[in-house]
Amino acid sequence: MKTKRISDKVEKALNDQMTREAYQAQVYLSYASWAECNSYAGIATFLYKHAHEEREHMFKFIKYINDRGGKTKIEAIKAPPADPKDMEECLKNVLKHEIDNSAAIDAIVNLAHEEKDWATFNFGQWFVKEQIEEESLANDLLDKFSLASKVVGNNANLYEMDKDLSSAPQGATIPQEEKF
Ligand code: OFO
Repeated sequence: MKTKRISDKVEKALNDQMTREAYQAQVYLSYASWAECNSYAGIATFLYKHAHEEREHMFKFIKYINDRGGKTKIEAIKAPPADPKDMEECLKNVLKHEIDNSAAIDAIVNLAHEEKDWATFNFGQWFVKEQIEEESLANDLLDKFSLASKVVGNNANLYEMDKDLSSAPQGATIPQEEKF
């Protein structure tokens, strides 16, 4: 049994964020499945991989809470939002989820700073950096999409973009890939 080295307030904030990471994974999973059903195979692969990344983030929180002598509480994950009406809405929502997530991470870092909990402050920095990358990735996707959809009546660009994303670098793999 470890000595508890985080306050109850920090423990609660970390637990809430752990559940939020699981929720983020559900959002990506549902969008990935929606994209797959709508024949965007490349974008679906990209989103499936990202769902995995969010679960990896969730595990980082579990490990940190427990390492600091806190207690991880596994709770219900709220349902992801309804399917987007089209790819543009899907990508805009992805960006919004990432921006909201950045705000939640910032709140943890602020709290850690207020409490002079430098271990949590340091732990939070990894996520601050990660969110810069993730927001930038979501912005790039939106830019690619608006460029790709500019030529009216020509789906070739969209097709290329979809192909492109299936091989875009991501930290996580998806189970289908691990099998082969
Ligand atoms: Fe989208 O990143 Fe987790 O935190």
